[in-house]
Amino acid sequence: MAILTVTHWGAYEVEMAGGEAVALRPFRHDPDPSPIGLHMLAPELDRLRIRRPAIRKGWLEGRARTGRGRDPFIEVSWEQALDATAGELRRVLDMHGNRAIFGGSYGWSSAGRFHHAQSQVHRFLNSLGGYVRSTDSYSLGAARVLMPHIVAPMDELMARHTAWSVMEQHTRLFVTFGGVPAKNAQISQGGAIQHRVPGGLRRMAEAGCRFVNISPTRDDLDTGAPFEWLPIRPNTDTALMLALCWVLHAEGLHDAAFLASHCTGFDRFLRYLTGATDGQPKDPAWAEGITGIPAARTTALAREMAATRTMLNIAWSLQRAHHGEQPFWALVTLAAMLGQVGLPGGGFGLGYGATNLMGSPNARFSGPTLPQGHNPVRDFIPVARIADMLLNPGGAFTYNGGTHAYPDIRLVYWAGGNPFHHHQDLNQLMEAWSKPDTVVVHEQYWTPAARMADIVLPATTTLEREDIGYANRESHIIHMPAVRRPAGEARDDYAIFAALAERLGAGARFTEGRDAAGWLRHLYEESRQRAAKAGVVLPDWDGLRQAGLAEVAVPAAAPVFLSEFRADPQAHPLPTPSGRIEIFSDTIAGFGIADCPGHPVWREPAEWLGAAATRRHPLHLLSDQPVTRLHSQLDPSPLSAADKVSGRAPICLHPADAAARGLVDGQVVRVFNDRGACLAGLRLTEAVMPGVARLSTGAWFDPADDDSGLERHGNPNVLTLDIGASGLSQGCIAQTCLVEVAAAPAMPPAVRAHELPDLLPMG
Ligand SMILES: Nc1nc2c(c(=O)[nH]1)N[C@H]1C(S)=C(S)[C@@H](COP(=O)(O)OP(=O)(O)OC[C@H]3O[C@@H](n4cnc5c(=O)[nH]c(N)nc54)[C@H](O)[C@@H]3O)O[C@H]1N2
Ligand SMILES: Nc1nc2c(c(=O)[nH]1)N[C@H]1C(S)=C(S)[C@@H](COP(=O)(O)OP(=O)(O)OC[C@H]3O[C@@H](n4cnc5c(=O)[nH]c(N)nc54)[C@H](O)[C@@H]3O)O[C@H]1N2
Ligand SMILES: [Mo]
Repeated sequence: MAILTVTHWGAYEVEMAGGEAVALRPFRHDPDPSPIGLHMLAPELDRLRIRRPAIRKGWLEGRARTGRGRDPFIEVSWEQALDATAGELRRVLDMHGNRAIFGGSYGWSSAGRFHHAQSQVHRFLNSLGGYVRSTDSYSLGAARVLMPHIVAPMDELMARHTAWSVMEQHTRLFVTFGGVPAKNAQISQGGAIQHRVPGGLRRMAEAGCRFVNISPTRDDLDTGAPFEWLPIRPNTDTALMLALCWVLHAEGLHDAAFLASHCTGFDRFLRYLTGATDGQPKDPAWAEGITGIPAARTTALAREMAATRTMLNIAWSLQRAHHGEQPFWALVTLAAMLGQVGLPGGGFGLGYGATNLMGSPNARFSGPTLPQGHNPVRDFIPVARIADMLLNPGGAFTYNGGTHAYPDIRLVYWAGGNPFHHHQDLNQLMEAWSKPDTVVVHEQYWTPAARMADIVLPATTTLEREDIGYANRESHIIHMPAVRRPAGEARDDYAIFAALAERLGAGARFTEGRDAAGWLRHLYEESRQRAAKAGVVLPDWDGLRQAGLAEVAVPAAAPVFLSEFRADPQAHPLPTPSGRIEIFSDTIAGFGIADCPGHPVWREPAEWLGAAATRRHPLHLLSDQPVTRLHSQLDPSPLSAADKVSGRAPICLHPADAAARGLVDGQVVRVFNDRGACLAGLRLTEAVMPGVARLSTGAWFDPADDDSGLERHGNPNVLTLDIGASGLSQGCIAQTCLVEVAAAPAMPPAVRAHELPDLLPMG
């Protein structure tokens, strides 16, 4: 068997020569391999590796808080770096306590179950007595808080979606809000081993299923056959869903029996829907004024949905918006009114296409995971409130019905994430980043997060350490041997934390006496027993190492989402207070949050195309996930570089919008609003509706050295808005953002994102 390695974007076969990896090839059992990983050995990436521990000059000379991202770094020995890091942790712990350390460390880091940077950093900080954590994710901030109140927790729902094969057989109409972007299903957390979305869509279309894509962009769906595209103003889907509900009710097409037996609160929602509570019926004509979708098409679509087996789908991006709870709640309500929830091929899906997970036919069991220990610190933030926390210690925020205070953070510890990729309003984050005394980052590459740190500790990559590859409901569990020598002096995150824990008197607590090899064997054997309970028989650790992989594709017991609940809601209640789908939630209503009442509602987002404010910034900016990368990972690779325009991230505009501004395809443009500005390369396409601009995430943040506030590489997060989705969830709202686009200055500054920082020797 070939030597394998696993990334979030797939498994690859490793060609070796002289004990070192020399080439990567697609995994032979993957029907639709992703090209992203084929470039992981590229010299363009190797050049940007962090080779030695480094400390920012201003910090080393007197812990100056100014100069982050600008000072040169001094390269030091591991002894010096570990002493400095342990000493600073000790100082902060003694003077301010564990509540002054922020260790949320959000980010995707790498695949591989043991060397999972978040688990490592959390376990390490817990061994020292805890840290301030973060909850939820940038991916699903609003949905993770909302869904447990109205159906079930997101993780539960994601792992139980109706299988593609069932939809192929039964679904006759597939209506999706935000497409089924196969570019996104290249990825699954832990490793998309068999890419099934392109094939799943194709087979459904071949079986005669009709697709309707309701999205500002047409190209987020590809079934291999023609489909209907209904362009919709971004962030207005809730209004359309309400209008579809209105038609179903007005024409008596709703399933009153299902609403009575499986749902709660429909009557209260109905008073809002008909306008009894606010004088405004949520009818198709009302929705047309908001969404831009013709009323007659909405009416007809509601009838078509009721007449046949219909699957509704929603992209996660819809809840990454102001009032992002509402489209998810409205979708569930619409599906409940259609009454097909739990029927084969009917009901709803939450992100077919968001990752490779949804629609897998395989059984699930919990794979190997490093235990994170116990965190006695109660302070936390909703993950996307980091800048608010740093800027506003002691300030109050609401979250899921509670009111909490932001802690006073002195030390930020990050391993396996890139806040200068993922956070919104990066100019504000820059300001927030100057508040803590110290920022420690473990990184593999000189990313923006590494450059913004005080102490930078070089970490190994997946290819440089032994690990186990496994993702929920994928087809194989895979042994990942080390296939390269570590770059420079890079060490495993585990080895770094073990050495720090030793210095801080927590060595045994962190390691439990195991080295990395010991942990791999231990974690695998634990998981093997859990797998056996799910009917999956795995070889022992030595057997897996010998074979390289083991198949775990055992069919799931119930390939239809919520089928048990449908069959018997008393025997299989949902984990909601009523045991039913909550169209009205007494719990949420009881929170008394002004911007998230007890049932789905349309609320105008802070920025959108219907607002009076659009004259200065008349384009809605979508910053979706990039085709050629996972977030900012591998941005310097040849694949990512080939997609850029004049070395900058491409911004897609409709030709009419470009013409109105005198702009032409391929030119460098300035994208701006009151929060910031960046340069990007213009790409014209009719796949983006007029009034909308698309600038995918992931170009490494590249602020100009002067104080112009100009970002040179095309990072959309200098433009995005940093407020919470609502007082309920405080989720990230990257998709709520207006901008204007104009020609760039005649001599635009060069991109410098992929240059090394100034590295000076000690002394
Ligand atoms: N505008 C806008 N912004 C967004 C989004 C959007 O839609 N629009 N989407 C958001 C979403 S959904 C997400 S999930 C976030 C993603 O944000 P992140 O997950 O923070 O982004 P990544 O680029 O994946 O960052 C992972 C980092 O970990 C490093 N790394 C990898 N492996 C290891 C390891 O083993 N050890 C260590 N120490 N480091 C490692 C990589 O080099 C990389 O720098 O972005 C969010 N930001
Ligand atoms: N290649 C690749 N794949 C990835 C990732 C990556 O970085 N690269 N990241 C992964 C991660 S962490 C996540 S969370 C998922 C995210 O998965 P999603 O959140 O689903 O991904 P996006 O690409 O942001 O958005 C999907 C589509 O929604 C549309 N859309 C945006 N706003 C609206 C709206 O208001 N209404 C409607 N109807 N449509 C809208 C966009 O045009 C886009 O085509 O992707 C995962 N997959
Ligand atoms: Mo995400």
